Amino acid sequence: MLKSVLMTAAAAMVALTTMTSVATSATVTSLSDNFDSETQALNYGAFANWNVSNGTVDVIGTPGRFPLCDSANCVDLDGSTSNAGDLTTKDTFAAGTYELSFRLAGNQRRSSLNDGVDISFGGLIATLTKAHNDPFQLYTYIVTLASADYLSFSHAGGDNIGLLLDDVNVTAVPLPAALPLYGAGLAAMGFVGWRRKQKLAKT
Ligand SMILES: [Ca+2]
Ligand SMILES: [Ca+2]
Ligand SMILES: [Ca+2]
Repeated sequence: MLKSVLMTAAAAMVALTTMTSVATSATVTSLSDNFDSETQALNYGAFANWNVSNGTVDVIGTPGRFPLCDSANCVDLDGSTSNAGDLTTKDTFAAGTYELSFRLAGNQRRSSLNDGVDISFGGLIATLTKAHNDPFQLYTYIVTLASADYLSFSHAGGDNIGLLLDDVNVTAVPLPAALPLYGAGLAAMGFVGWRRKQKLAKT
């Protein structure tokens, strides 16, 4: 009798510990965020899915504050405290292969601000820079995480005017299906890079 009571108590403690750890640090396998349910504000820090560290970001949008996004809200990755933000998911993604996509635009305000963002997901996967008037462009990556990790966008500098981010999506990809996709993605990225170089050479 005593033994069974002790075992029940032990099981309850294990359940409690598990619940506590889930509440503080969830591990997930997908994310879909268009930021449209956030409140437009400068130096916004109340994201449903993201923490902001090492600086600030702004949530701006149409209609309302700085109508620079092409649909409802987006995130200006350089907030309004002269220190661009790091936007990092609250949850980690479990080890595995993922398709990561997001849309990114130039700052739509001022030229020559050298806007750039590092994207980390199981290590640095890309550093992207854009001219101020570049429209939103869809970026897609296939990423394999060897162990659980966060997704983060870290903007450079701090002139309060940064690249605009919207529509972040992470979906798990079965590995065999990922291989041809990955090849196609690399080829497409190579082609875009080649086109850009050709364009630059002509101007
Ligand atoms: Ca949006
Ligand atoms: Ca800003
Ligand atoms: Ca900037």
